[in-house]
Amino acid sequence: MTETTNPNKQQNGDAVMPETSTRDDVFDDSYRAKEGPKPPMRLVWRNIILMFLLHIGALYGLMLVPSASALTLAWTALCFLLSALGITAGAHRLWSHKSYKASTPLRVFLALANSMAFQNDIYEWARDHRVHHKYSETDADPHNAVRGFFFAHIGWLLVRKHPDVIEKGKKLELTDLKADKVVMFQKKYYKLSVVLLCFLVPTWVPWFLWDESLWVGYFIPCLMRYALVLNATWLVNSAAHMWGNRPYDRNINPSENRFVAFSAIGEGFHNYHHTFPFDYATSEFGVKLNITTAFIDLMCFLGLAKDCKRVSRDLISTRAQRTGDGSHKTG
Ligand code: ST9
Ligand code: ZN
Ligand code: ZN
Repeated sequence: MTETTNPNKQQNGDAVMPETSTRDDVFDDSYRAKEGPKPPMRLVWRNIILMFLLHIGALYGLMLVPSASALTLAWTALCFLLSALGITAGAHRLWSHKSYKASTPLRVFLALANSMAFQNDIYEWARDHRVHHKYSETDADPHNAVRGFFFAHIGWLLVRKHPDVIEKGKKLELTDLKADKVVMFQKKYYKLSVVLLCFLVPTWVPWFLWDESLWVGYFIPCLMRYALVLNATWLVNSAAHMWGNRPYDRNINPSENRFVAFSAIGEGFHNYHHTFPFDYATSEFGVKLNITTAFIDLMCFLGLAKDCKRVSRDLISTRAQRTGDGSHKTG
């Protein structure tokens, strides 16, 4: 594990960045919103209709739960976990923040799991996420939480992006993503991989292996699970940018939200994460409420991951004393 204490490296407040981290996930306070009226909101009706239908299908899936077999429900939970890890351990901690290194087999596994989550390909996800960190809560943030809960949660996927998101995003380097063959392969075959892994496999396995009806397979492990993972992810952008303590930096909106940490398998410690974006655990407290950190630790134990970046205890407490809201605890 790499602890970051070297004061000669680039600083984000007190957060000393390891040299191997990307610098494009560090908040840039030089951004200024353009003067004059805001560009009009342009609705994307295709997305509005599809998201509406998905959520109706997911609610119907919820009603079908009592009629599903125990195996189908266990399969649904497994599909939830796999697709969630494709986002948390994959698109987020590995590819957006480079907070640890993963071997090729692990990257292939995470890319497949990522396609199961169907949240845009890894390249697009990581690019948008870096702009989110760099220009957080401004017009250049894709899901700017200043525009309200609904916009940060789902609304941003139902309208055209603010031009500043695209303008600033095009200035990011992203060479690490372009150089990763697994990322580029997933990008190239993204649609096919989503059809197979997000829709066909979750529906087909319960029917083929234990005679569940295709109907139940489609509405529970496929649609309901997909909608649940989406909403758990979106809660990080909405709820965890609004509600909770700010022990590390009281001057930013991202907050420590235990409900979100639980539902997003460890990604709700968002005040910590925006303060120290390169920490592989996205939390001061390691595996506590944090299945993703436990998964990465297991991968390290198996020799499939290495170089996990951590922030030292001293640095955390110095930062908490200087900029925190006073709620910092050490246990
Ligand atoms: C989804 C994503 O749900 C969720 C991400 C959440 C992130 C959460 C982060 C929180 C932390 C991590 C926690 C994880 C917790 C996980 C828990 C799990 C249990 N820079 O996009 P277009 C270019 S997706 C540079 O069409 P519009 C673009 O390349 C759900 N360039 O923009 C293109 O260029 P060119 C499924 C950029 O027209 C051009 O601009 N998907 C950037 O404004 C136009 O791009 C969906 O629902 C950038 N940042 O449309 C919809 N952005 O022309 C998917 C864009 O040269 N998206 N460009 O090719 C869309 O339909 C559209 O993007 C849109 C905007 C309608 C939203
Ligand atoms: Zn992040
Ligand atoms: Zn955030």
